[in-house]
Amino acid sequence: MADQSTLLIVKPDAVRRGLTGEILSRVERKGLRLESLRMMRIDRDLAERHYAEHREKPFFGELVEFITSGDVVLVKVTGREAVPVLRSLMGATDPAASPPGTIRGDFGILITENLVHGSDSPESAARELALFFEGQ
Ligand code: 3AN
Repeated sequence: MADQSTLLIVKPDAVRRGLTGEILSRVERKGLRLESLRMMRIDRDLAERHYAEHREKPFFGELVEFITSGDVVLVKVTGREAVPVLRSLMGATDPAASPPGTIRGDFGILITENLVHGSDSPESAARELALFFEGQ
């Protein structure tokens, strides 16, 4: 079966805490490939487009505020079943409910500062990769 690509964002909390290497290392050791990588500060407009599906949610403001609060590392991750495999490495949305062994389970406790983003479907991955790697 053809390889999949997905978008990983190492969020500002993880970058600030010096966890970028640890997170990328886990992705690589699993067998996924880091195909493209860049560090940037996401601006408000790009953040709102990225999180468009959450626009009506009560936590939307907080979400945009947080993702624009510092540098992030954007990674195009490629490999067999990359979308679900990356999600399984990440753990559940709420780090408090994520089991040890997952990125959020090992390093997080707050739902907003949950360290990483991973596309939730191949369709989202295509949209998000276009937004961050081709839309500049
Ligand atoms: P995931 O990142 O696991 O795909 P989504 O897409 O449901 O989770 O939510 C996007 C982001 O919104 C999450 N990564 C998290 O930072 C934030 N978020 C989700 N639910 C809440 C909530 N109840 N309160 C605050 N922030 C939330």
